[in-house]
Amino acid sequence: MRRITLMQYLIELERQKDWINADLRLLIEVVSRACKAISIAIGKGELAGMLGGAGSQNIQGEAQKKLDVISNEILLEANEWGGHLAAMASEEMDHPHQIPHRFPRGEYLLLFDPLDGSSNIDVNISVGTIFSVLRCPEGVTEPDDNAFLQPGTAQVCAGYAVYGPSTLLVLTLGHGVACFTLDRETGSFVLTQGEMRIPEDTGEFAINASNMRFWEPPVKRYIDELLAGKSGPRGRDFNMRWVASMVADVHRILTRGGIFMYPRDTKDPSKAGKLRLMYEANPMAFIVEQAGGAATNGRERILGIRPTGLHQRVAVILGSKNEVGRVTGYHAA
Ligand code: AHM
Ligand code: MG
Repeated sequence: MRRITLMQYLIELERQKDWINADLRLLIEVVSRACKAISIAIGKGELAGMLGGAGSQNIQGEAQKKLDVISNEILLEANEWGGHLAAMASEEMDHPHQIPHRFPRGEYLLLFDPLDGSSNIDVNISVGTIFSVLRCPEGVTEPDDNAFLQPGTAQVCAGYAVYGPSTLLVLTLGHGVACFTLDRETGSFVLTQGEMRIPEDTGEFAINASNMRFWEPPVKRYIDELLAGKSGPRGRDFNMRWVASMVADVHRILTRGGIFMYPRDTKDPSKAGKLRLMYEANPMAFIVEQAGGAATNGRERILGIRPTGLHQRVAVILGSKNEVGRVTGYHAA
């Protein structure tokens, strides 16, 4: 069987379709190389002193792990010099990172959650990197927070890497979703699934049930119905999974279907949810929709939300279309 590397895949898209230009191709290659470096750092774990806290906090007051900081640095350094970016924004940094003046500027903005699910690092459970690409607005030379505040529909590309038993890279350019597996011997990402599709129906759900007492009535109703199983209104049993790494939970859903929920709750009324719109919800919603699934905040399509803050949080309900439609319908009822 002919093995197609990520580089070949992108060059073919550039040659045969109008989906990608040389700058966007370089951007994706550089991000994939950074993900490879992060994968290697994670793989070394305790042997290289990679585990544990960094002794610092991010803008959201969350304790940073050493690998949060290292992964952020790897992505920044890899992407600074290529000339493909106008600026970068990260879940781990207060404000956008400007491209140093000694390097050329490009037309794209890159956003990332450098290490998603970082509470799982120290216990050797899958974590990942999530990224999103926007165009820099015309005429903007020093992109500030406002330059990034574009709805998810404006994304030109989104992807994630999962650092699990295999390291995978999942990518969309708005024409379906492809999955690449890192060949650790050759160092290349190899195309292993050209067209990921999420089944419209599912028997599996993912939610952190320890928050149940804080949920809003539509979410409570939905989960109660699933838990009632065969003897309840759904007339069948459902299974539950929760990795607590969004990348791993979303990847499972892309592989075999399911619904993922981190809904709005009353735990901290000042926050609309736990997950971040720009670094987590938008890229994942783009990927999930491109694979035939759906993504809402319970009230509207995630990709349609007009962002008001770089680090804003949002409720997330995504995955198999018919289940996402049902919960969203309960919010409207
Ligand atoms: P992080 O970006 O700080 O790692 O937080 C996001 C993670 C998601 O990957 C995951 O779905 C969620 O937080 C888990 O939250 P909880 O610990 O409340 O179950
Ligand atoms: Mg995260």
